[in-house]
Amino acid sequence: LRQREASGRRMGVIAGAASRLGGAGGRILIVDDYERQGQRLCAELSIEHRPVLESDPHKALLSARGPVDLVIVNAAAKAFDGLRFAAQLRSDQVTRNLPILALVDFDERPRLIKALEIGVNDLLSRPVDPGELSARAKTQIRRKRYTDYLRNNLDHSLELAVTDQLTGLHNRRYMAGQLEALLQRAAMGGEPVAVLAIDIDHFKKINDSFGHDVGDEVLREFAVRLASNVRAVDLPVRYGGEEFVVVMPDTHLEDAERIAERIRLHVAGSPFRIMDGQELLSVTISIGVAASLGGESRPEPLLKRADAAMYEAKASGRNRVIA
Ligand code: GH3
Ligand code: MG
Ligand code: MG
Ligand code: MG
Repeated sequence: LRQREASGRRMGVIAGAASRLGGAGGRILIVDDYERQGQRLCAELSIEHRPVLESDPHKALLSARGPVDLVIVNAAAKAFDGLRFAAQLRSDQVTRNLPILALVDFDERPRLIKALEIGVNDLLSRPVDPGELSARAKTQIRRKRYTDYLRNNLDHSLELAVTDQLTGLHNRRYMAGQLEALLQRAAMGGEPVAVLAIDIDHFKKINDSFGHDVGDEVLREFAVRLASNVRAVDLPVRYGGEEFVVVMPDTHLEDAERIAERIRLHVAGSPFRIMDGQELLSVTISIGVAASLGGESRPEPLLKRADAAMYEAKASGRNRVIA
């Protein structure tokens, strides 16, 4: 019984370590041309990880760009400079964040210091002690998985911050920065920046008659039609509610007006399919157009003029473009 308890505890320890490592062990690239040493590292690491041995540094650089969690490089390799290899990993955008363990002889102070200067994450002294190898490898892999997790979350939150979740278009916050930059460029003698202010007509009626979810469907369908009717250089954004803005770089008022008219027709010209395509609903929009004046560098007055033109379009009967 005591034996079973002991082995149960041991299993518990191993299972715990495995789960901290994300279930499976790490993918480890060993770069060494000292065959016996490389193979011994490989054998020891394969108990918990998936090691691959590579003796050619050029091939190793390519492998490192693939799915790898840790690189172990022999800094005292015979046919290539292991520290130069580590430096190359650090200078490549794809591999620069990979953890590197450098195998060094601890009595070789200058090489050891150079390894640290290059930015290897940890050192392993030769001859390698299996327990130390396992512990140092595990620490680096765990740290990498955690920083990968943080990085992915950061990318995701940055994207969330500039994207409208309902339509997938960019949002007002993102537009503000882009418009300001474009206007500053235009104010220094470039082509004007044009802006469309678009508002869906009688949108409240759609919500009131069919419900908020159908209102959302209409917003999504409109966003698709809008995005497919502007040029690749234009920036369509959901400004808020049922109001949208398109920012058009290097565009004169007359050209913007023509594009606005095309968008208006693509909305009014064919009804929206709602409720899983069971119903057809005709939707119209009103659009105000404005373009920056020579030297104008602030977004707010330009947006205000587009908005005022949009209200004029509403007042004069809706489903129209006013510049
Ligand atoms: P007008 O032709 O003058 O623009 O009339 P309107 O009814 O479109 O104007 P109003 O601005 O009064 O109404 C806009 C409505 O849009 C009110 C609001 O409840 C609704 N709305 C705002 N955001 C959303 C949304 O995300 N989803 C849905 N379904 N409705 C929204
Ligand atoms: Mg509105
Ligand atoms: Mg309104
Ligand atoms: Mg409206």
